[in-house]
Formats: sequence, C-alpha cells, structure tokens
Amino acid sequence: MSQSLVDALRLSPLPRPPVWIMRQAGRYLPEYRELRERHSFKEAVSTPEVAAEITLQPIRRFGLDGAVIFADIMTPLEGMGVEMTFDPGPTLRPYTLREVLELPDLDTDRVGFVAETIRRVGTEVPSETAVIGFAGAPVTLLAYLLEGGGSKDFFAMRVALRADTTAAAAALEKLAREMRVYLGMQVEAGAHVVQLFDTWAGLVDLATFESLAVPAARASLAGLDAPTIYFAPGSGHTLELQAKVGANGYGVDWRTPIMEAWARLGEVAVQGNLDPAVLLTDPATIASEVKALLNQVAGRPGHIMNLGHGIDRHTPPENVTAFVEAIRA
Ligand code: 1CP
Repeated sequence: MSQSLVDALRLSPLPRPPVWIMRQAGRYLPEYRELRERHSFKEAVSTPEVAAEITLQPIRRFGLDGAVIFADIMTPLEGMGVEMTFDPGPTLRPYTLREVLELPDLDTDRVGFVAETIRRVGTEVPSETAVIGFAGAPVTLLAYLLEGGGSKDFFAMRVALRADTTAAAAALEKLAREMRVYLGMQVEAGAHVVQLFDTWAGLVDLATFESLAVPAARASLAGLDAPTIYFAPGSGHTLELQAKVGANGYGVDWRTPIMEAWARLGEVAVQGNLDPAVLLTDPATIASEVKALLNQVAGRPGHIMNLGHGIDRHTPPENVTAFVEAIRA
C-alpha cells in the first residue's frame, strides 16, 4: 500500500492532495499538554513509547496523511555530545565555530530512541499514512549552536558566515554529513518521507544562501532512499536557488502566492502555503481559504496541503478538524 504523501512527492496525479500540519504533535492539543505534565520535553522525546504516543495523537484525532515523528531538530546534536535544555526552546552554551568543527561524529546509538519511535509508529499508523522523519538543516543548526538558543536575527551565525567563511563552510559540511547519517538511520527504521527544516536560512543574503546554505542542505539529503522535502520559511527571495537543493518537494510559507512559488521552483512537489493565522479564525473562513488555495492549484500533481509554518499553540483543535474536512469535501 503506498502513501498519498509519497505519491504526491513523486508527482503522481491524486484525487485530492495529502494533508499534514507542521508541529501537528504539540501544545495546541489538550492530550499533548496532559502527557507533558508527566514528562519533560526531553524525557518525552527520548522515551519511544511516549514519543510514539504523541506522534499518534493528531493522527487519531484528525486522520492526517503524514505522521511526523515527535523529536526536535536539536535532538541529534545531543548524539554529538552537545548538552542542552528545552524551556521551551533549546538552550545551550554558545559554541565557537572551532568547537563545532571539533564536535564528535554522531553516535547513532545515542539517538537510537528516534529509530525505535519510528518503528513503533510504523506498526500503529494506517498503512496509507506516511511516517515522516526530519532533521534540521546545517545553517539552522549552526545558528542555534553559535547563538546558544533562539534569537530573532541570529547575528552570531550571520557574522560567522561572512567573517570566517572557510571555517563556516567546513562546519556546515560537518553538520551536513552527520544529518545525512541521522536521516539515513530514520529511513532505515521505516520513515517513508524526510523533511529538512531550514528555519533560519532565509536570514542570509542570496549569495551566501547559494554558496553555503544550498550545498549543505543538498549534502544532508543526498542519496537517501526516500522522497525528501526542504522547507525554508521566510525565504521567498531564494526560491529559484532552493531548487538546487535537489529535494522532491519544497515547503512554501504564506508570503508568496503558491503558484508563483511553484513557477520559480520548477517541476517539483510543493507543500503549503496556508497562513497558520487562518487556523485561528473560524470554520467558515477556514473552508473558504482552503477552497481558494485548492482553486489556485487546480489539481496540479505534486501538491501537499499544509500550513506555511507550524501550527500556533493557541489553535482550537476544532479548527484543525474544519481544515481537514474542507480539503476532503
Ligand atoms: O512542549 C513544549 O514545551 C515543547 C515545544 C516543542 C515541540 C512540540 C519544541 C521545542 N519542539 C517541539 C517538537 C518539534 N520541533 C517537532 C516535532 C513535532 C511536530 O512537528 O509535530 C519538529 C518537527 C520540530 C522542529 C523544530 N524545532 C524547528 C523547525 C520547525 C520550525 O518551526 O521552523 C525549530 C526551529 C525548532 C527549535 C525549537 N524547539 C522547540 C522550540 C520552542 C523551538 C523554537 C525555538 C526558538 O527558535 O526560539
């Protein structure tokens, strides 16, 4: 049995687009908040039974076409000896470029819980639901490593890419190599699709995006035995260059009209691009926005319904039901 998400990434014509939602397993769900009362974020991620349960919560509630594994983009760095806490975002001591270069290779045994979560989810989801693995892209991981946590503008990363380009390129290559290993582990464990999150790559200028972000993202995904998605929100200026990452599909945020983005990306699958704010409105508005998006796409093969970025934690779950029903109607 094939999964419609896989079929869409292969550009097969489908009766309706597959649908999943970035950050679908998380804080807007009361059953997630209830489980998190008993387990810290890290404990939940590293306990396959709990991580699999959280992954399955939105599948049970909404019957989505993809089940994204509950973990974090920072999780594999813990398998490279990087210590961090989550409150709620990742917090760590700021690393220098040199320290990033000297990090040990990923020890996949130390993140074997992610593979185990994938195996468990694989036995429990309906056969037509795709299991989605993921990793952070090198530029985005480097941003958190150099900054020591979240930031609005990640100046430490932007300074490093300009001031110390050779060392930065080497650090990105290293992160790419380790993320390729980490994604390979996930595919081997049964992930049907993998997504690379490059949340902060849109902060860099076009030339840096082309010379550093693209090769690092490309190397992270090269030769994987599963269809791939690359997602760099806030990166409308880079769409033509993103195509060089070589993914099967691309996530598009809500700032660029979907068909304009598609024309600039080329013959690939496109995922998105409903504004997450739409899910904070009401079922009638949601239905009309979904209809407008589907009308623009007009059944072009390779469309995957999703939001333009993660679902907001204040989203009423009933609005997600309305979103999914509008697509299936
Ligand atoms: O319960 C909590 O308090 C934890 C909140 C939370 C959750 C639910 C964090 C901390 N991470 C996650 C899970 C997560 N993160 C998933 C799996 C679940 C799903 O998608 O359903 C995924 C794919 C991510 C990916 C992720 N983590 C990204 C890329 C996606 C994006 O939104 O652009 C990023 C940038 C992170 C870092 C991170 N982890 C957590 C937070 C709050 C953040 C953002 C921190 C910041 O920059 O300030």
